[in-house]
Amino acid sequence: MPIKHPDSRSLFDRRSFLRTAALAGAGGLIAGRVVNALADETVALPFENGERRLVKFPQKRPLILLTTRPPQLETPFSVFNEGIFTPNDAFFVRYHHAQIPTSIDPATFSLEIKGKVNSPLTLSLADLKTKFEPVEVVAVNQCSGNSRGFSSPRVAGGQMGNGAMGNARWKGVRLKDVLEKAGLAAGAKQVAFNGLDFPVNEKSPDFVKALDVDHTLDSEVMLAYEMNGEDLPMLNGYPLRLVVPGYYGTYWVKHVNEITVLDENLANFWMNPAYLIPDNTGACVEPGTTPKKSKPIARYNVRSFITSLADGDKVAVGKPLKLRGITFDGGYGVNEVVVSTDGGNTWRETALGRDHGKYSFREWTTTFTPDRAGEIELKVRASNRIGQTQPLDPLWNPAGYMRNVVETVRVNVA
Ligand SMILES: Nc1nc2c(c(=O)[nH]1)N[C@H]1C(S)=C(S)[C@@H](COP(=O)(O)O)O[C@H]1N2
Ligand SMILES: [Mo]
Repeated sequence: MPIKHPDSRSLFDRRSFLRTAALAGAGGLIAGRVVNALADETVALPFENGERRLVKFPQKRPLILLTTRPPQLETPFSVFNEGIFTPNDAFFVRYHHAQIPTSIDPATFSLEIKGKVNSPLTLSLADLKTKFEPVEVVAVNQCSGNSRGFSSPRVAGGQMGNGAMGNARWKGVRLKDVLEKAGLAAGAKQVAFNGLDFPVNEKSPDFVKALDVDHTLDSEVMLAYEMNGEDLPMLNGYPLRLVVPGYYGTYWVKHVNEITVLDENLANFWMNPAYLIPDNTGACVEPGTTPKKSKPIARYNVRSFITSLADGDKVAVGKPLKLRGITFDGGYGVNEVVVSTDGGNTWRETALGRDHGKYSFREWTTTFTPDRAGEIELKVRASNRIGQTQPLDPLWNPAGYMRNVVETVRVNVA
């Protein structure tokens, strides 16, 4: 169902931010039902228990609320029809722990690089901005559990629709350049990233993620301090976050202030058992079963969406209709998007829009003229340069990761 934005209001001040948080903490959320005078509007994601409030957080327009503490906010899907870049104030937010920074002094913030390095470093934000070559990349950040709410049978975890993704132009420095300045010592195997947030309960594991050393040296992994030409929003990792083009959001550590080079693989909850996928093509198992062998989640699979129409929209018979949407993959590059206007019986080519780089959303467009009245099923399917495509029926895994089924939109022709 199409989502209407409430009129935007001024940003919450700090007091009302804390008030929202306090409300939830003090039992504002009762058995999933919400009691909150600050609620503007609600939306219904198209699955059972998909009713959500649209709530405004600092530096954000009203977004779909999953949890308040920590803030977990989903982008209303209509935003993806506004353009290829997801505006900072509409970009989704995901955290694991409730102790998140709400104000950071850029003058005193520092990044430490330590562990198996020849010379440990402490860098200020100014050091990063002046002592290293700035680089930019346009890249999609997508949560592993984007679209999890559609899993059938249902699975545990944040019940998100398709809005836990976004595309931005990131500016920062190459991680490689920073690591080279510190000098990797012999035997360096993985690089671990920690940010300023931490668990409320001391016994919960702090959110730390690691990448293989080879991956960190590939020139594409970045420490980013800008997003779409502005400082990162606080909730998206101000003042510095990891950008791992083509890889799921779990690796994109926010507020990163500690980089530790390890001579072994990081063994913590967030590397294993969290974020493991079935070790097979499709990362799937028979619904309801457990994988025999698993591996860490890595690159995005191929996805495509129709953004110009939503389920239940009405279109005119005999009138040319422009269809539009977005596509992306894990960095091989989508080279074909086909659309079906008859429920998948026949498929037509679409035109791809401007290429902002292999990690970006890319627009696709086509025109078709509905020739008779009734309900029709529109479907969209992308494939990439290495021949990966989208399954016609959903694949399933226990964590609800990596959903990439061919999407269907049902519209009424009249
Ligand atoms: N410090 C920190 N970084 C984090 C997380 C977190 O909980 N803490 N969550 C990760 C996950 S699972 C995702 S999907 C992305 C989401 O990025 P966003 O909140 O900017 O959209 O951040 C990643 N980086
Ligand atoms: Mo995520």
